[in-house]
Amino acid sequence: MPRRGLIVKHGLFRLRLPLGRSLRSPGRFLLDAGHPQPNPTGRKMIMKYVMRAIRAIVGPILLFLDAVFAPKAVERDADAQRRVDTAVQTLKLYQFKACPFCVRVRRQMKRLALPIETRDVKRNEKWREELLTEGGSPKVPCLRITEDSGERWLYESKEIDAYLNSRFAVGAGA
Ligand SMILES: N[C@@H](CCC(=O)N[C@@H](CS)C(=O)NCC(=O)O)C(=O)O
Repeated sequence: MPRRGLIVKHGLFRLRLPLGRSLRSPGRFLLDAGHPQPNPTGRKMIMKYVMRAIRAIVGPILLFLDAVFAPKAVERDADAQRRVDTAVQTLKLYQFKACPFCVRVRRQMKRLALPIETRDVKRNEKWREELLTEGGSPKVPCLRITEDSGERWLYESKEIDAYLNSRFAVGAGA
């Protein structure tokens, strides 16, 4: 099917003005007419592969450093640790191994001695699907919090860290 629009020729240049779209979206029209943009889907694909390549290189280094410089866990008395172990059964961390933001949250878990179940979305299709459809975004890390009022899906590593800290840091009421 031919692409709609007005063709303007000037010397060697040939410009297609997407008039149909311009009526619905004038901003997009200006972009198309003045500065032709690369196909946004193509750009997304390129970014996806660039990110994948960066992760493949940086991931193992990150995991190595995480293992070597593992944070020291807080020590609680046996009763307090048992209460924490019970409390965290309502939490699940959706994540994957080499994600730097997930490493950050896992380190916080280690620091606070929280045995939270982790769900690797790269290894398990069901968890990936759950995260997307129930949480609303495929982004990790995401902490699933089961409360009396229902499920809460907490995104953003900083928010998750702050939440864990507010509940489980020594002196905070778990
Ligand atoms: N600002 C977020 C960044 C999280 C993020 O970018 N996660 C990446 C993995 S390292 C991701 O899930 N990307 C997939 C997507 O955005 O759909 C945080 O701190 O948690």
